[in-house]
Amino acid sequence: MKEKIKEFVLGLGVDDVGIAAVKDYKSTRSPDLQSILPGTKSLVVLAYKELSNCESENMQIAMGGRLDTLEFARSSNYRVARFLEREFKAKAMTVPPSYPLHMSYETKGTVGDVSLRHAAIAAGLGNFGRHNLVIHPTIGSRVVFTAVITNLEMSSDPPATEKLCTDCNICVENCPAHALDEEGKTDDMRCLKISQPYGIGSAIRFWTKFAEGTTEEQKKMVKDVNFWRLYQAGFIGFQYFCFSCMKSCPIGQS
Ligand code: B12
Repeated sequence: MKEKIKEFVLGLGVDDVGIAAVKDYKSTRSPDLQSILPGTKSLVVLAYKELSNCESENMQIAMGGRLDTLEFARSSNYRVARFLEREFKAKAMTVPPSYPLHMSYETKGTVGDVSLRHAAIAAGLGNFGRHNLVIHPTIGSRVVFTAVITNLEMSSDPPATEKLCTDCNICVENCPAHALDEEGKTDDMRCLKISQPYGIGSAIRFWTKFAEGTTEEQKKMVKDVNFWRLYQAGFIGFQYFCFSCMKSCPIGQS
């Protein structure tokens, strides 16, 4: 069964796929998978190479490349879930690459319902680097994941035991937010401020100032680049303005 699933996934053009038995998925901060799909027994984890767009200083091109990856990832997720249901009469549910996310004041949208990094590690698709991203044995750090959880009983693929991070510290030195200074923990708020600068915080600040401004100040504010970027982020959904830890990592680039 595992081979048939992998053949199907790779046939879609997905870069790699791994399978994890539910007992090997260990994410302490995310909810129990049984609360999402009662009877979950395994996860099929899909790996996609990030496009070279992430290297561009042009943030429209960089984020556009990510949106292309996300669109392909979401459609691959759907096809894999339907394949499991059709071929094996399984129950299957897709895990989104990023949003929607549980939103609350407590978590501030920083905890996924299924942690895809922990899922990828359990499925043998890599291990954590100094940047707290999962490094894939051949793709390197420029990789994103999705998953399909299912009630099919399957064993885990062998773990990637070889340490893939070389501790070169380039990611730490290149992080403009200093979000990686503490080993083993990303400072989410520092990262968010630089990587998603046009989120809810910026919108509140902008519109509060706008509401309190004089007509002259308001006219000036709509000419400001922040207004136009907030407007765009509003309909894109969210927009990354930083890919530094991914793109600066030399692993998999030679
Ligand atoms: C919310 C979120 C964010 C938040 C919060 C990040 C965070 N600290 O978890 C913000 C906005 C800051 C963010 C930033 C980024 N994100 Co993000 N994010 C997510 C999301 C949606 C949920 C993550 C989550 O649940 N975190 C909470 C729990 C799981 O984390 P945790 O248990 O506390 O573990 C943390 C540490 O304890 C540490 N850790 C845990 N165990 C261990 C073990 C060892 C040995 C080590 C060293 C570390 C370590 O790693 C975690 C990072 O802080 C996932 C998608 C998903 N559903 O998983 C993508 C995801 C993690 N993001 C991703 C990416 C690529 C990014 C960015 C590069 C932004 C960008 N331009 O794409 C940066 C990288 C930041 C970084 N270097 O850590 C990818 C990572 C892919 C990969 N190769 O690992 C994911 C998996 C999305 C995807 N579909 O692939 N992200």
